[in-house]
Amino acid sequence: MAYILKRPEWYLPKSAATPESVYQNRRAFLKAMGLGGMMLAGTGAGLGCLAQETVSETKPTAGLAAFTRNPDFADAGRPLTEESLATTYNNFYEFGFSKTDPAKNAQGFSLDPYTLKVDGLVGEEMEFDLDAIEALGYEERVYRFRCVEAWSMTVPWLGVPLRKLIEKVDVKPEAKYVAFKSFLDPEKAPGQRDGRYPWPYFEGLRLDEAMNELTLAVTGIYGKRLPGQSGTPLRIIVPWKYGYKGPKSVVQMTFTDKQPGTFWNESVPSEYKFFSNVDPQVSHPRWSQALERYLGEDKKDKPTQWYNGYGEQVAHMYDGIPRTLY
Ligand SMILES: Nc1nc2c(c(=O)[nH]1)N[C@H]1C(S)=C(S)[C@@H](COP(=O)(O)O)O[C@H]1N2
Ligand SMILES: [Mo]
Repeated sequence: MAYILKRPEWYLPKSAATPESVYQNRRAFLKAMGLGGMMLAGTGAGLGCLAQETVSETKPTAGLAAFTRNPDFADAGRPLTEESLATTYNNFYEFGFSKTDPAKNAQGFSLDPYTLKVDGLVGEEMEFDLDAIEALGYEERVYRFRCVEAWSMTVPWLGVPLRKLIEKVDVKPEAKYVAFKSFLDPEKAPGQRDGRYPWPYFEGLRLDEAMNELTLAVTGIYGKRLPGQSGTPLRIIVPWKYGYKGPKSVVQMTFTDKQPGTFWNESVPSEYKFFSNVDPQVSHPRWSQALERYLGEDKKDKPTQWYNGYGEQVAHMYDGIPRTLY
């Protein structure tokens, strides 16, 4: 049975991208106040400051680990997407199928108390809570993000390279892939009551992709913890792949020797392949991928970059693999 992916919505609630310099200046301001990069448990002072200026839809979160922006990923070469846009125009099918549903339906959604379960081909199964993950080295990185529907955004993620987490696990040598599973709770997630989809959401990466320096376990965005619609409390970000390769609200990570299935490949096999690397030359069966639209702009007129511009860091992993398999 095949399902039709909803076509992209070109409607925009309002315009806008925040120039990188504005965000940087805010950071500098917070730093000058002694708040930048130091979000104290229970106060949220720096966050409140930031939130007021950006007309945030999301609440400041207490207990955020200290972080600094990684200088290697401080500038994605284009303006930051406005926070209020990145958190109101979402794909999170668990909470509805239109772009504005998740911000409404995932309000107040949480997976507390949270643990990420790690199992499969490992010497010992493990569980990590957010503190344990963030203690591995919490940092901020600005990445370009490209959805397969041809819209894109530029956001400051807070997280830990997934590699650092995997290095804490006794992964058996036979393991070649990592499979991710999102939460399952149809009572809280109306989309999961729609039986056309193979819930819970699941995704997978080759082990070298999961270990690549760019791959992040993300727990925050715009200087605060992930709000419900953005995949609270933890999502995977793989910036050279289409957005669906990064599952939200992940609860389990399983090491395996076989290529894992994926939610979208199982739903529409002809349209969504395992690798799903961003490639302007490989069209989606229903539209070209040559151009993209920055969230906040009206026109789809920006050239798509191969590997979303991260080829230097990732192209070597795909030597000898035909682009059509992407
Ligand atoms: N669990 C889950 N993860 C998901 C999705 C989803 O529907 N469910 N959508 C994916 C898609 S298609 C995209 S583009 C991004 C969207 O992330 P954003 O809403 O924060 O922009 O999340 C990805 N991860
Ligand atoms: Mo997407």
